[in-house]
Amino acid sequence: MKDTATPVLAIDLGGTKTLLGLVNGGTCGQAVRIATPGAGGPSAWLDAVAEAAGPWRGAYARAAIAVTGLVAQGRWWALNPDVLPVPAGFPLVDELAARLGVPVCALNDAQAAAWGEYRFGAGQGCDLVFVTVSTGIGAGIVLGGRLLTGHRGLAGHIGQFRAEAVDAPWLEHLAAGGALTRDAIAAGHAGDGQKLFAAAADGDAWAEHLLSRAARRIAAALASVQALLDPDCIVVGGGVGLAPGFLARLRGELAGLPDPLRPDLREAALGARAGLLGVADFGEHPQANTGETR
Ligand code: BMX
Repeated sequence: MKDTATPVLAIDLGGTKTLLGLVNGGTCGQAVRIATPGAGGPSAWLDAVAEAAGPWRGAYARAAIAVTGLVAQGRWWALNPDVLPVPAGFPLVDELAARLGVPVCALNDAQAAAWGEYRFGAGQGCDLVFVTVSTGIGAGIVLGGRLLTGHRGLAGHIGQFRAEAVDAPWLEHLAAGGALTRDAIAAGHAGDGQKLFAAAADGDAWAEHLLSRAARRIAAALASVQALLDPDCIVVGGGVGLAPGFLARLRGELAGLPDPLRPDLREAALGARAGLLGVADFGEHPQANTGETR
């Protein structure tokens, strides 16, 4: 898989943090992590990317960016502005190319990570759905060796699943990291996800209740995904998804399903770098998305 081509500057821009790395042949050499600026909108976010990549100028000939939000035809939208308030149709590819001076390609973050896990990680060669449980809940689908993005970029956005009614709260609103933080505060326990998991490990009933309720809701969505697409595996990643014990909770919720309906859940093998590796490979080798790599 290694090659000697010029590295790709890969970027994974999320609601709170942004990762950058130089990627070559499925390997990420140098990488840095910065905070996504809380104010200033997309111009500030992309300025911060260009500044962080400054020391690597000349070391890459193209760039590939994975972002939280919908991406289609090089433009960017927020589905959930609470995760990141992206203005509708922001010209992501053109604006980043103008800052970096190289060609740019762009994908949704979960779609990129799905491609990364398919090419280099826990689901190599499989039909897979990658699900990230982080600030929001996103997913990417690889079937028959093709990443499904959808014409409007929507494919895989399981955070939008409405279980009970169209106007009922959707999965992300009920069970993502942002929702857990909100519900912990409402229960009088301010703090971040780490605190919540630590409290659950200590046997605190409030934390156990929140985590098991989120796991139950997410597991139900995964069962629906399995019934809809019948992937070989569902790869779980994201800060909440990879937190100690969360995958075991999901497996426990799904254990009672009969065999063909029960997903094969796997832990993401590439961790936080799945998006970087996926978007770099997807942009560098578009011919890989033909089904022939299966
Ligand atoms: C939201 C949505 C998805 C994203 C998912 C996970 C926005 C801004 N984002 O559902 O596009 O894939 O969150 O994003 O609408 P993360 O930043 O929490 O990893």
